[in-house]
Amino acid sequence: MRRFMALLAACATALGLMTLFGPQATAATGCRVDYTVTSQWQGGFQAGVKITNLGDPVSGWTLKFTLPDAGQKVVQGWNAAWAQSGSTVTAAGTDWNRELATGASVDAGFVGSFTGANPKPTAFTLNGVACTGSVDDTTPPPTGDGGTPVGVNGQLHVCGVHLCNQYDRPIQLRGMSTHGLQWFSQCYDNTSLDALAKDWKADLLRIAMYVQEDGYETDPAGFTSKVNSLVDMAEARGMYALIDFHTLTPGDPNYNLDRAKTFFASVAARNAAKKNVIYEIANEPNGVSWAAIKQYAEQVIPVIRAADPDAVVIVGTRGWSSLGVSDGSNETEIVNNPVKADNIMYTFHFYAASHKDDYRATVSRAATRLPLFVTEFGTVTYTGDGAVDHASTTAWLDLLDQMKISYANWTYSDAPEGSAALEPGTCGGSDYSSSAVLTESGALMKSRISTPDNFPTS
Ligand code: IDC
Repeated sequence: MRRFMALLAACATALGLMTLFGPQATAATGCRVDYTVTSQWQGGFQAGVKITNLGDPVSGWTLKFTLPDAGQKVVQGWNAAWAQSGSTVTAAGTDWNRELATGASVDAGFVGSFTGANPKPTAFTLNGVACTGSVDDTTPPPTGDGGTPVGVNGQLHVCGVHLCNQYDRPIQLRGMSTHGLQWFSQCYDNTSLDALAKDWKADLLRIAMYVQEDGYETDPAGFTSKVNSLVDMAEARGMYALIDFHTLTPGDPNYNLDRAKTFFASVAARNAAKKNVIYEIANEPNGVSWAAIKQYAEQVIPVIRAADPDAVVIVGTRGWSSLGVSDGSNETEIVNNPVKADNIMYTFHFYAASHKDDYRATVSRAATRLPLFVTEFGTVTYTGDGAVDHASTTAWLDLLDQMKISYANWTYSDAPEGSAALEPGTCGGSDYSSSAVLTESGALMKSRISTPDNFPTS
């Protein structure tokens, strides 16, 4: 009896509270799905599925839709866990894109097969709610530079093993590398850089200026001015600009020592007052000792410092900037014999389908002793081509995020190779934003780069 009374009292209290506060507030929901067939061939097709959350932030999501024709099948998907049961397709958020803020998008996609017709899917739902929303494209972008990466972080410097912002707090920059400017300059216009800054929310543009292969050496003045104009375009959008003196063949950077001095004296003087410039003095030294690279660095860095004393400089490492690993060495040769200069970092590059656990082990160890910057990496093999290695890329990016190591992905271009983020034919056009223009690598990279930065401001 007593127990019954207590229960009654509890019910009464609950009822009382309910009348006091009214029914519980329900979460706002809503979503939009942009579905685009990016290519189609005999019996097969590739589709981009851009999912935008128009409701409250979610910490997990499942997209469902119906394939109207019985012959339509999902063969392989990316950027979500894909499954099909009868005509119902399910795509669920994975480790790196499970959380979806209000207004945030995921670019997923799949390769499908079909037998009869290939009609557009129907009945898209996100977490059970029909996706009928439309994005208000007329919302103006944030004004002023307060909200941009450069606006928030200001002039960067190295503190300990980290890249730090104006509040002396470690930050990670995430962005994209251009392809060779001598081949792909049509990929870097106002439209494409708007997409990189606003849709990709990139913090960083790496400007890859090849020295050989029809690059800088053929027209020093022309390439210098091209680099400067890209620095300005990045600055106008609040992005950092990484000026990459893209040496590759020959591998000894000393071969280009005089060119490097001329080039860096010029760009450092011209851009000294800017807060958004970082200098990368040698892309990938190869077939050359650490001692020779260090000697090169100790001649080029003073030239930069004389003109632009406070900018961060990044030094390439042995074995195609593998910290020596690809040459059978490792980071200890640098730890024991560092470049004599302040405010510098060391380059590490990887290609996810070629470089795996042993390279990751080196980076996690080396990052506790040396300031590292991944100025270039690919989701594919070191050739720059082949299939995207999702598992290895994800393992790499999780490691870099965890250690706050900045990175730029090769490449923001429409080159006909697996590493390119944009479908061939995109550059020079008017659409850099829809999921239709993204390759598999591009969709993966955009989903990683466009998540909030949460830069510390005190
Ligand atoms: C590759 C490009 C390819 C171009 C070649 C020319 O992807 O289109 O023909 O350069 O040399 C690097 C280099 C980078 C390479 C890239 C992929 O820094 O220049 O780009 N890579 O091979 N290091 C490892 C891989």
